[in-house]
Amino acid sequence: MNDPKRDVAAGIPEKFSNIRLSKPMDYAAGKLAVAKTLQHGFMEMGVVKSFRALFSMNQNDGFDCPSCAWGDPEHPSKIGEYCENGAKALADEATNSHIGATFFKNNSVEELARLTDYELNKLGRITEPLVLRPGSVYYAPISWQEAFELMAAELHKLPSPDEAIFYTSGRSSNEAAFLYGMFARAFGTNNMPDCSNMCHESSGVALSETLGIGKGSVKLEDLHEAEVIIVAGQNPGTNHPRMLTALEKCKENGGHVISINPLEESGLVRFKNPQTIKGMLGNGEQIADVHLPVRINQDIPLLKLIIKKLALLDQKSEQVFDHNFIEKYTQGYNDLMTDLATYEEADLLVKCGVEEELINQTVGLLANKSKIIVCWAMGLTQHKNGVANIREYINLILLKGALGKPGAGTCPVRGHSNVQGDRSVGIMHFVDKDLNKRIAEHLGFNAPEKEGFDVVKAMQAMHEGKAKIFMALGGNFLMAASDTEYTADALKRCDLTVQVSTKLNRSHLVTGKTALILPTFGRSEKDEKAGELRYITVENSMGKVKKSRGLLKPASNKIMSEPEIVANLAHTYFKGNHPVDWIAMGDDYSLIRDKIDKVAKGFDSTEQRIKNSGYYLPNNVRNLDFSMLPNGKAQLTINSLSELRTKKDEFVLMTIRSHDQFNTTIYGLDDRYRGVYNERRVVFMNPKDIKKLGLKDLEVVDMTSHYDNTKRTAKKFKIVPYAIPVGNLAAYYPETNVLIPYNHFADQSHTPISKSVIVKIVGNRELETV
Ligand SMILES: Nc1nc2c(c(=O)[nH]1)N[C@H]1C(S)=C(S)[C@@H](COP(=O)(O)OP(=O)(O)OC[C@H]3O[C@@H](n4cnc5c(=O)[nH]c(N)nc54)[C@H](O)[C@@H]3O)O[C@H]1N2
Ligand SMILES: Nc1nc2c(c(=O)[nH]1)N[C@H]1C(S)=C(S)[C@@H](COP(=O)(O)OP(=O)(O)OC[C@H]3O[C@@H](n4cnc5c(=O)[nH]c(N)nc54)[C@H](O)[C@@H]3O)O[C@H]1N2
Ligand SMILES: [Mo]
Repeated sequence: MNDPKRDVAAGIPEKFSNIRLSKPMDYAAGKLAVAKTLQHGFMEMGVVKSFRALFSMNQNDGFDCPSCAWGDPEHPSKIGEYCENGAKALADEATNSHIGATFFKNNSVEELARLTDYELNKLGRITEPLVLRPGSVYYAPISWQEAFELMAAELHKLPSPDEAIFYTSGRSSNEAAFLYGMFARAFGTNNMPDCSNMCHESSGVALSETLGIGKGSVKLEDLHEAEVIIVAGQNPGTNHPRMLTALEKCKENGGHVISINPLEESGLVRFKNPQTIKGMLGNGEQIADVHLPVRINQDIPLLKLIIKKLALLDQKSEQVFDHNFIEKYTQGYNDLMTDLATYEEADLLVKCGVEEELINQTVGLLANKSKIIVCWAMGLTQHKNGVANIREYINLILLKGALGKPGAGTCPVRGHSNVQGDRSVGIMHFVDKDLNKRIAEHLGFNAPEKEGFDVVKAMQAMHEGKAKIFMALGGNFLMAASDTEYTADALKRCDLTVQVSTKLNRSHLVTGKTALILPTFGRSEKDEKAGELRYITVENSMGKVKKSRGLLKPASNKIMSEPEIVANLAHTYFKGNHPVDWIAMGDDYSLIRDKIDKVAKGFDSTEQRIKNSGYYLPNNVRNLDFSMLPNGKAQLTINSLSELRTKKDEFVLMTIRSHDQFNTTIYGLDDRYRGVYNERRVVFMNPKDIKKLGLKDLEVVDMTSHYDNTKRTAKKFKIVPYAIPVGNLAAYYPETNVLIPYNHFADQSHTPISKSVIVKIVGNRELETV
């Protein structure tokens, strides 16, 4: 049993700050964004360091932005190739605030758990390895060697390798992720849950099934050339701000943008590009030509209606669907059309909740265009029917023949800066037989053949006592996974939990019997070995592999690079007796890259090909090669409507990001574009619903969810009136994860239902003044 003193609350303290509301902004970026960029940079890093780092970020010889995975142009802008939120991510990692042994001696885990996630993150970079021993409430320093020996001893104690879990968050480099994935396999398990299980797994599944590759097909330049870009379930102004530059170029070239989203997000209204005079001094560029405010999780009826209307036009003129393409490259057209005929237009219209006039405009924009790109993110993936959502959008792309040519294709916009690369080099819970063959051939050991745990299975295994060691290469598993209390219990039942991390978060405070913190470098920092400056590689959202080399002085001389941490763990575990020379690889990353070329699919001559701006991995969709699919064809699919049903007093809640956070890392308390300042504990509600419930603006309420006879409660949120469909709510993650049941997730992909949680609003008048 755990020491009761360490049985700290899992959730975030429910404190309010002084909220201020204003009108949502009708543009993104502009002068204010530049000011915010500099403000965050200067406050955390000082002026000189800020400018040095910002001018190196995303340059060909610099480091890759640690924020999102959006691609870089072939020739990055010399005045700076970054956005406000990339700059915040940099300032957050390169902060001058540091915490080490003395800090932890004076602050117990209990005391630290009383801080909010925002306050925890503000404490700064962790500067030395630390251990929390059984029964103690204080982290104490530990030497690196002792830490590796402790981990090796615990791993040896397990009756089965399948009792260990190796989680990865998408910030790791290809090199670190490759070594980590290979160590897990050499140790004997495929238990490699990954942040992508909670993120784009639905995209990976849908794309693999229909197009034969789990990644998108477009390159950055394709967006510039597209005739129509659909942005569905994604908020680029906040989460992928540099994408707005690409949308702007599309518009300048005469293209059109369609936004499909329950919210009209500022970045899709208008963009004031800070790199241009028009953007800084003028009105900027209008982005979306049409905005379709779809009800949450009703994309399928909307798409069916759009496709039905296009089919009707197609019957009148030959131009609308690309019949040559359909005939040559796809399978399932007749079945799809037969199925579509069974739906009533009026019913689809009611379900999606969008005005017909807007749908007709959309159909008008799409009808005679074929260079179409669909971009999407979490608004499509994090539903029970996440995979089906994406398949339905792929139907539209296939019917229009919008693949395998410039300006057309699929664009799942990835989250973490290297989440795609981590998967490409072998972070996966499922078994890839070809990969295993290459591992045997080039690394000299046999990888396990049994499927491992993804995120939801890992939570359950720990909860049920079937897994006893949890190691995380980055991330914040506790706050990122659904059902915070359940996940906390799961972690607390482990014998050992290990966090390789840069900054403190709640996963360091709710731990197994023994816990380790292994501090590592951020992207922006110099990784030197024997006087040699090392670099790593990453893969962006468009499948391009590129090198990244930091330039700042590391936060401390006691931190270790991720590849070296993994190499040392492996070496200590195998006591030097293993076909892989782990230490040599941890020292010299070019040896890792050489093995990646041999073992991971598509990588080739990486060391030479990343010398300049990098290289694209092969992508069958770009060549219209569907030979790996049934009958060698891309698959049109039949997807049923969402089964989501709410009762009279229930709402559908989507848990989304504010403008001032990176996932569970909270940079600040403002959501400028949505007009909310100095508070995160808010719930956005349609004014009609506020009136119907007899609530007042800013009134304090609780939210409850009721799945499988279990009531879950998220306490104390202030009601914010907002333009959101009636019956729908939005609130920020991770504060709302307590509401999301661990055992409700997307079919096939197992992604938690973070964007369609059914909740009730519980009035709380006595809390009004809190
Ligand atoms: N600054 C910053 N950048 C980030 C991140 C961050 O936290 N901060 N996170 C990174 C990561 S890991 C990821 S995965 C991405 C996430 O990027 P996004 O997916 O843009 O992030 P969310 O805030 O989850 O936004 C989801 C969007 O989908 C909409 N939506 C919700 N439900 C539906 C629906 O049913 N249908 C449709 N059509 N739309 C819907 C919401 O209104 C919202 O605009 O961003 C990455 N980049
Ligand atoms: N309700 C709800 N839940 C969600 C989502 C949602 O939209 N709604 N989104 C989901 C998505 S899309 C994702 S991707 C997951 C995110 O899940 P995670 O990837 O697990 O979470 P992050 O918040 O990105 O992890 C932040 C931590 O990573 C560490 N870190 C930062 N940089 C580095 C580095 O360079 N190296 C190492 N080793 N550590 C580093 C820091 O300690 C920091 O505290 O959350 C998921 N959870
Ligand atoms: Mo993500």
